[in-house]
Amino acid sequence: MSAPPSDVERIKAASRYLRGSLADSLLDPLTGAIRSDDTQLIKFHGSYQQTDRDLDAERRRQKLEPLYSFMIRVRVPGGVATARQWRRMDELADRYANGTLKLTTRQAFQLHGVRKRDLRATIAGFNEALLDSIAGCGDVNRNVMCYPNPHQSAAHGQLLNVARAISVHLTPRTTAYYELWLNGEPVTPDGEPLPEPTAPDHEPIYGRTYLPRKFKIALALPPANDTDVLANDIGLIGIEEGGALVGFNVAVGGGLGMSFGMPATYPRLADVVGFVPVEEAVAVCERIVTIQRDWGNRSERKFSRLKYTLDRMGLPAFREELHRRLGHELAPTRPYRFTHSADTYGWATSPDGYAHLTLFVEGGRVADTAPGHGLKSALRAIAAYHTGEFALTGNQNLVIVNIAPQHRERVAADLAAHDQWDATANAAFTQTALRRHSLACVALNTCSQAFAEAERYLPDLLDRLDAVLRAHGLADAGILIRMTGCPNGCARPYLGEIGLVGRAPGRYNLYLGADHAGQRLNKLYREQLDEAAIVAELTPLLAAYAADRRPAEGFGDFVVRRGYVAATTHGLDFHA
Ligand code: SRM
Ligand code: SF4
Repeated sequence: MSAPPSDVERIKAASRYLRGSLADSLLDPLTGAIRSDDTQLIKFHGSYQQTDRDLDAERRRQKLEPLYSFMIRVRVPGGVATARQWRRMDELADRYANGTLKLTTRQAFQLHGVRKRDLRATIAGFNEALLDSIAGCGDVNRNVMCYPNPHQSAAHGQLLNVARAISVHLTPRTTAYYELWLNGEPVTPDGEPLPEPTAPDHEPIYGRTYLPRKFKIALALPPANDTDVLANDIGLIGIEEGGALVGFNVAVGGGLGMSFGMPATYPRLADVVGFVPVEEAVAVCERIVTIQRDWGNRSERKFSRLKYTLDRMGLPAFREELHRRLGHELAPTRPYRFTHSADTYGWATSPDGYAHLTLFVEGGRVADTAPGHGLKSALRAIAAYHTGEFALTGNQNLVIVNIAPQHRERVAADLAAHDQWDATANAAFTQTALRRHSLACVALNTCSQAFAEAERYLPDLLDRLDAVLRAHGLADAGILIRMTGCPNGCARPYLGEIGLVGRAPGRYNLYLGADHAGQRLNKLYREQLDEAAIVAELTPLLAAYAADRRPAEGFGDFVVRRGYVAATTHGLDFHA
C-alpha cells in the first residue's frame, strides 16, 4: 500500500485553487498571524509568514505572541527589471518593509518585515509597476533564471525571451491571487462573502493539487554559467550558431537541498539528456513538469523533488517517458563549455556606446549605511534618470543595464557620492576577489530554518579570511565562497569552492572541492567549526594553493588534485 499524501497535499486539495481561508485570516485583527493551513497556501502567492527570531525568546518571556511579519518574494523573470520597477520596489521597502531590498540567488526581489495589515497594499503597489509575486514560492515553477543582460548580444536577448515565455506558460492560472490581493475586498462591505467565481478555476498544467514540491528552471548561455544551471530541476544550456540562439541542451534533476543526518537526501546536479530547438523549449519544460506532477512523491516532502523522482525512475525510464510525452526523441546533446559561474564586475560597453555596470551587492542586500547614504540611496538616485534596466543576477548582484552615453559619468558620480567606490573601480577593486565571489543566504533573523547566521555574519568572517589571502598574495583570486544558515542550500553552498553550512549557532560544516563553473559539487571536509577553526583549517590550504597552484587552476580543482577531498561525481556519492 502506498503511503498517504502529506498534510500539504490535503491543504492544497481543499484550498479551492489556493484560496483556503486566506481572506478571513487577513481580516482577523486579533493576531498578526494567519491560520495554520493558510501559512502553506500563502507561499503560492509569494509570501512566507515569519517571526523576528532575534525577539522570539524575549516576547515569549513577556507572554506576547511572536512578532509576526511576512516576507514577499517578487518574481523578475530573467532578473530584468525596469527603472520604474526599481523605484517602486525601493519605495515599498521603505513604506511597508524593513527599508532594505534583498536580491535573491534566483534573481528575485524579497521584502522582509511586512505586517499582515500591509500585505495587500504592498502587493498592489508592485502590481501597479507590473511585477507580481504569484509562484514566488510554493509547489509550482519558481522565478525562471537567465543571464541578466539581454543587450549583450542577440543570443542573450533571445535567451531572455525564452525565459519569459517559460515563466508565463508555467504561471498558475488560478484567479485567487487577483481576487485576494488585487481586485478589492474578498468580502463585500456588508460582510457577505463574494459568490464563488462562475467559471471555476482550472489549472491545465498543474491540476488541483499543483506539483509535489517546488520546481526550478534556469537558462544559461555558455561560457557563462552564472545561473548555476545544473542546480535546477530543469537547466537549459543555450547553443549558439552564427550569433543566434538555436536551441538548448536540456538538463534534468538538479537540486541542492539536503538534511543533516539523512544521507538519503543529497544535493544533485542535473543530467543532460538531449537537445531541443528554441521553438520547443517551452513544450519540453511543460512535459517535464507534468512528469514530476504525475510521478513525484506526494507523501514524503523530503523526497519530493524531481531529483529523487529521477533517481527512483532511472534516467532511461525518465527519458523514455519524456519522449513519449513529447511525441518524439530529443536530438543528441550538442557540445558546450562553461568556464565560470561568477559575475564579471565593472563596466562593459556595447558597440552602440551604451554601457553596463555590474555591481557587487554584498549578501544581495541593498541597504543604506546611514539615512540617505549608501547603495540603496545611490541606486534610487540613478533610477530617477536611468533609461535602461536594473538586472538582478543569480549571484545576488546587480547590473545597471544600457546606461545611455550621456548618463555614464553621472552614474559613476552618484555611486562615488554614496561611497560605492568599488562599484566603479573596474581594475582596482579594494575588496578581495574572495569577497566579490561570496554568496550568503538570508538566514537569521527571519528564516525559520536557520541554525546559524549567514548574511549577517559572512562579511565579518571575510574580514579575517581577507587578511590570510592578502598575506599569501591571493587578494585577486576569485575563489567561490558560499555560506548558508542550514543545509537547504539557498546560496548554493555545495557549488562553492568553499562551502560553509550552518550546523548550530556559530558552527559550520566546511565543504571543499567544487569547480569554478558550477559543474562539480563539493564534499564535506570538516564539521562543526567555529570561526577560529574555519580560519585555522583554511589558512594552510590557501597557503598551499598560493605556492603550488597550476596556471589558471581554481581553488576547488586544486584541493581535489592535492587529495584534500575526493571529487564528487554524482549527487549519490556526495556523502561518500
Ligand atoms: Fe531557499 C526555503 C530563502 C534560493 C533551497 N529559502 C527557503 C525559505 C523560504 C525558508 C523557509 O522554508 O522557511 C527561505 C526564506 C528566508 C528569508 O527569510 O527570506 C529561503 N532561498 C532563499 C533565498 C532568498 C536565499 C537568498 O538569500 O537569496 C533564495 C530565493 C530564491 C528565489 O528568488 O526564488 C533561495 N533556495 C534557494 C536555492 C538556490 C537556487 O534555487 O538556485 C536553493 C537550492 C536549490 C534547490 O532548490 O534545490 C534553495 N530553500 C531551499 C530549500 C530546500 C529545498 C529542497 O529541495 O530540499 C528550502 C526548504 C524547503 O523547501 O523545504 C528553502
Ligand atoms: Fe534559510 Fe537555510 Fe535557506 Fe539559509 S539556506 S535562507 S537558513 S532555509
